[in-house]
Amino acid sequence: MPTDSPEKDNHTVYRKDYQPYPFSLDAVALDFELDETRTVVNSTLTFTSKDAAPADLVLNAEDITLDALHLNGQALAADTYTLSDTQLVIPQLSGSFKVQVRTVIDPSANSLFMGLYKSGSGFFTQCEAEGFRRITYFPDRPDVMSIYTVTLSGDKEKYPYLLSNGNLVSSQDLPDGRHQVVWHDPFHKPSYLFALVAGDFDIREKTVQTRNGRDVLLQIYSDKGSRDKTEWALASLERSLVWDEKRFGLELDLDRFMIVAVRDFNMGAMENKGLNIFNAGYVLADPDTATDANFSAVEAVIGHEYFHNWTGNRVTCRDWFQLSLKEGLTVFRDQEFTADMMAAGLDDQAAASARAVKRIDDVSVLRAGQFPEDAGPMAHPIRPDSYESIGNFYTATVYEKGAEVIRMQHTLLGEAGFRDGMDEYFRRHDGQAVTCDDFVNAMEYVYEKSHPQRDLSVFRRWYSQAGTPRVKVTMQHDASQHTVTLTLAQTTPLVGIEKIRKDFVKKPFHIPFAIGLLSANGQALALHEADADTQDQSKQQNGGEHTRLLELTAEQQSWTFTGIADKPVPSLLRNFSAPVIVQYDWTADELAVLAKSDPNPFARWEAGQALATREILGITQALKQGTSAGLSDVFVEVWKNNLLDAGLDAGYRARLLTLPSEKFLAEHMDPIEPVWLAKARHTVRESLGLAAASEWTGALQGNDTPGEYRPDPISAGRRSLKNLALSFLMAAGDQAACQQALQQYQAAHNMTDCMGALGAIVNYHHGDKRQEAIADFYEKWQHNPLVIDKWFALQATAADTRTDTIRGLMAHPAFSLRNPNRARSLIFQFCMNNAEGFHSEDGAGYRLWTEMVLALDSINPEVASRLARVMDNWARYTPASKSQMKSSLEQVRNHEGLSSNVSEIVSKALRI
Ligand code: B3K
Ligand code: ZN
Repeated sequence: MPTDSPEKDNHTVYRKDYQPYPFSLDAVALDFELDETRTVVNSTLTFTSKDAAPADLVLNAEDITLDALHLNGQALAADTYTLSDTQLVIPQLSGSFKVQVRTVIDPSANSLFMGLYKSGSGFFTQCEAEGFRRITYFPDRPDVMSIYTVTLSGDKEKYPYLLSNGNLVSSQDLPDGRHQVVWHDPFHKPSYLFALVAGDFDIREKTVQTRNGRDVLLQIYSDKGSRDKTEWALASLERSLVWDEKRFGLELDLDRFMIVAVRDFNMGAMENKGLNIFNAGYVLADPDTATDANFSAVEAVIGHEYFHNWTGNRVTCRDWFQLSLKEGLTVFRDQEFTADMMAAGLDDQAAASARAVKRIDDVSVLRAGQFPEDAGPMAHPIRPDSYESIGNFYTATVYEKGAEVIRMQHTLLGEAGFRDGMDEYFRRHDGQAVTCDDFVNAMEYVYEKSHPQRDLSVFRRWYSQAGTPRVKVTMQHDASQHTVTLTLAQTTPLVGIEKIRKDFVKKPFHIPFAIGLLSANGQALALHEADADTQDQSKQQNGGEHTRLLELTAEQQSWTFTGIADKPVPSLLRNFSAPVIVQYDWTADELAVLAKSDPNPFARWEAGQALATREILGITQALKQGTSAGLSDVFVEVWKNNLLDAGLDAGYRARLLTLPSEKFLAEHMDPIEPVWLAKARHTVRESLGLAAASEWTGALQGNDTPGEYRPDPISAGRRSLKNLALSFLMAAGDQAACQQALQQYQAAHNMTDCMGALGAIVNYHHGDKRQEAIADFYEKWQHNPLVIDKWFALQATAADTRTDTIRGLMAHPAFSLRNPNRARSLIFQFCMNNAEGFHSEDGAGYRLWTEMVLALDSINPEVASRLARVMDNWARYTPASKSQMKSSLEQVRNHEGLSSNVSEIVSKALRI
């Protein structure tokens, strides 16, 4: 471990400083008198000292005022406690005692959407990570768990529904048109899982039976008038319940489970015990207003939050450094849920391809978001060692890489072993607040039983070291011995804070690395390992004799396979078995063999992406130098081959045929030149549209989905292939496709086709029809905020959109910076997903970013700091862009009154 702490300052919190709370909190009674501007919160906290010796009682606070304070029924004099903006300390308490605190808060003034806030005409809460301290003085840390009883009272007409966690105990009318409801949650929970909702809603509900025959009530609450859009959410919730019982043996523990949709929400959703609060965008879905991607996101997020009920709620985190304990694990669980749903009812081959589609999508997200993070100033291990603002650590690393680390344990233990490990974890820790180490200990206990003499000690480094490992592969074929030797060598650069820590030595990771070998004509070769001893360990369930799992645990290791007469083509890191970057010098012809014939559908996709990456990067250089930039024959041939491979499911084919994203490509460029990259990607799209015009036209015409809309993966796959074909043809200026897009826009009977057509028109149609379509869409959907978010996002990411368009749209009456979804749909989309516009040479994109980060920071720092992250990798751009980005960062850093959220991001970025 490092000996020094270069970032030491007053704001940094360190994992090593963890101390248990000296008191147990036996019971919490909360009483809310709800009022828009003056809500009174009375809380009664019953504590017992853990040790005989007295200790200070420290309660956290933020932006609240103390109205009254009693200890064991006696009012406390002001000189018997200390009060600051962030803490209330009652010194030297011991034994059992009761603290009563009254606070008065103004929910209508809460624009942070943390703590208790107003949205529309209702009240909502968000407490993770440290929002509860904005409601009342409290030990607001996840290892202080308690039993909550909550009394809510408010105006009955305005707020007919008063909801909180757990089970409903009683309700009664009060004088003056008010009513009162009492809730009791029988499970111990930390304050971050507390929730309160008050308002008037539509409800869709269903009673279902758990596997043990218990009736449970599932409810979806949404804005009045939106009940017709909650059918999919309720069905998704029911599927989640069934899946968790079947795959993990985990049952819903409460009598009712509520989901409430809200329009103002900082992120996707929140897993409060028994009362999930969701961004409306992850609840509401009907064919007219939601795309296939929206339907699948609703199902995935409902699954994710529901699965937290065990992984996060029943077993929670000891401290916030352990966040990946619940998030990585729950993302892994939701990924598996989606994969199982996609594969349900399909034959083996179709199921494998469906699962590969999910894996491709997840890996694409990881590479576009987490790989750059892991190479930049915010790089941190999945279990960080320090933070300034915990809100900044809900990152792609903690979530997505965290899920990969869980997935590797699943790969090493196998499905049955992993399930045993999970059972062991719950046996040991149900009802506790624990650490990532506790999780790995449970897995290791099972692993050691089936792998004598081995352990997970090297594997644990995934929790303590950041950075994406590079695995360099070399292959030696011995034609006389008919052997092939694969040598894997790993290196991981020092990243982020590791670079400035003295004596930080990076150690090798335990990398499960799945491989196969193909003959030059694409036949899968059987793998017989020369060293029989290691065979048992490296045989894996998910690939039979044609896939082998190599376990790289040192800097370099070799494996030899026998019976291979001719030089094979290696298929590497099948299924993306570890979050690493593979380096191997395939020829273009070898990549083409893999891209056309690899029996592992993930690796087949990967090979096509590698080929396309070379093509686009080559064309980027050619464009810069002004030389001719034609496509290579082998690349066009692979794309045509895959376009015509009717044996493949359409959704999988759409992934095969999609070009790598600009974000993925940028990771392969030094320095990054986003404008040239975007031009090159467009050129390739245009040229491929032309070169395979008849094949694309076939795909466009052969993938209709007539009849009633269904969001199933087969129909969604057909729509995605059709709309992909449309965009390639339109990029190539195909007139028939252009007509078809206009027609499809008018005739679409679902939002996927509508947006597919509108996207193609907005990006590739240059006549009057483009503006007409944009205006028509607004006219039609102006009353639906989630659809208008799409309208803003589409324009924000259009190829020719620059800051003038964005500023014009900011002046639109429908735009508001105060609603996070709206801010994200326009500003974030432009800054994050319109590289050409954002990085325009004149620096206008960076100036807009500066203004918006500061404007948002004064409203909602958590949302502002997400936007601030856009500049993370500023130092990797060309000198001209770099200096402009740097001065934007400095301008933000020097702004007076900057929040600690944004300050952490920009100062770390500038520390590079
Ligand atoms: N646990 C929440 C995230 C809370 C973020 C707080 N800044 C949602 C989720 O991951 O399920
Ligand atoms: Zn989560």
